[in-house]
Amino acid sequence: MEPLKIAIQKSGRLSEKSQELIAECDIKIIQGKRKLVGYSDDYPIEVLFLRDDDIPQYVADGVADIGIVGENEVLEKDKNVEIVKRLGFSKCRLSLAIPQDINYSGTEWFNGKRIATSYPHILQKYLDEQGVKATIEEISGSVEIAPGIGLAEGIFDIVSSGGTLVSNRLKEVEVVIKSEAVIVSNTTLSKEKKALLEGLLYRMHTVQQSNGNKYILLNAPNEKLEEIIEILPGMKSPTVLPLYEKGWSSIHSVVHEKEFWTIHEKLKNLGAEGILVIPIEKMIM
Ligand code: PRT
Ligand code: ZN
Repeated sequence: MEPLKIAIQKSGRLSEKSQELIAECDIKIIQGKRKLVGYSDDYPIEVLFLRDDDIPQYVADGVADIGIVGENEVLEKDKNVEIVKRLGFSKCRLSLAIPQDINYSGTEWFNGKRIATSYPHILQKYLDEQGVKATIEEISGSVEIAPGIGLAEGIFDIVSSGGTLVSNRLKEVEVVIKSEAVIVSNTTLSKEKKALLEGLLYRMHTVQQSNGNKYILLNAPNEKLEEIIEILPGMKSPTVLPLYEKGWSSIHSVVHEKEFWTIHEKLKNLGAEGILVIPIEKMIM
């Protein structure tokens, strides 16, 4: 069978998480000699290690079938690819920023100004929508220093914590897009490759579903069973098993870690004992 070719970032902010995601699907990647291509014995998959900028193009051309890349790159490159899954990591935003000491009135402030960016396509689209006429200075890195060296009055760049802006005496004035890592797919995948993609997405889904969920076991006096079951959310209905000691049962269920501390208090008040909370690797609903 022809493997599903997946492009991921070779090194950078996305690479570790991308590899982790594949590993969580129980797919171990064996790197080839030149470290540009990896393959696996666990799933018909081939991994191409690329620069993130190239991923949308390679997926559109069919060099890779799918790719893991920041949504910002997908929107900037504007190639014929389809977003098939949002991954929830590498979250950031693309924002306009200007020197801190300037009084900002609204997007019209940018009229007649120069804006430095590595994302000219997204920026132009936004300026057109806003009816703003500004000059875009395209630069490939260190965009944040542009106002300081007199190259531009404002910048349009990726912001995450905002620390880079602050240390360059800039302030964020407009959030234009929000981005996260996504899986993009070629739009003309064969039936076989579509099935491989579905299989992969299903594995990711089961891992994601288990995220934050814990398996909970506890012992409870039988006369409190009803009340305890009432406060345990569970997938369907909890498992209740009799204990050797008369009048007591063991209850098994699933709780989200966010709910645990609230529930835990109530359980104790109802007489629950021996509460065990165990991590869950995968959940298939
Ligand atoms: O070498 P290659 O071309 O593959 O990598 P790259 O250098 O182009 O990209 P990389 O690895 O830096 O980022 C990959 C992707 O991570 C981006 O396309 C975004 O989708 C996502 N991402 C998430 C970020 C950030 N957070 C981020 N903070 N990308 C870049 N930054 C930079 C930003 O450019 C700015 O200089 O971090 C600075 C801002 O961070 P804060 O926290 O100070 O606001
Ligand atoms: Zn890049």
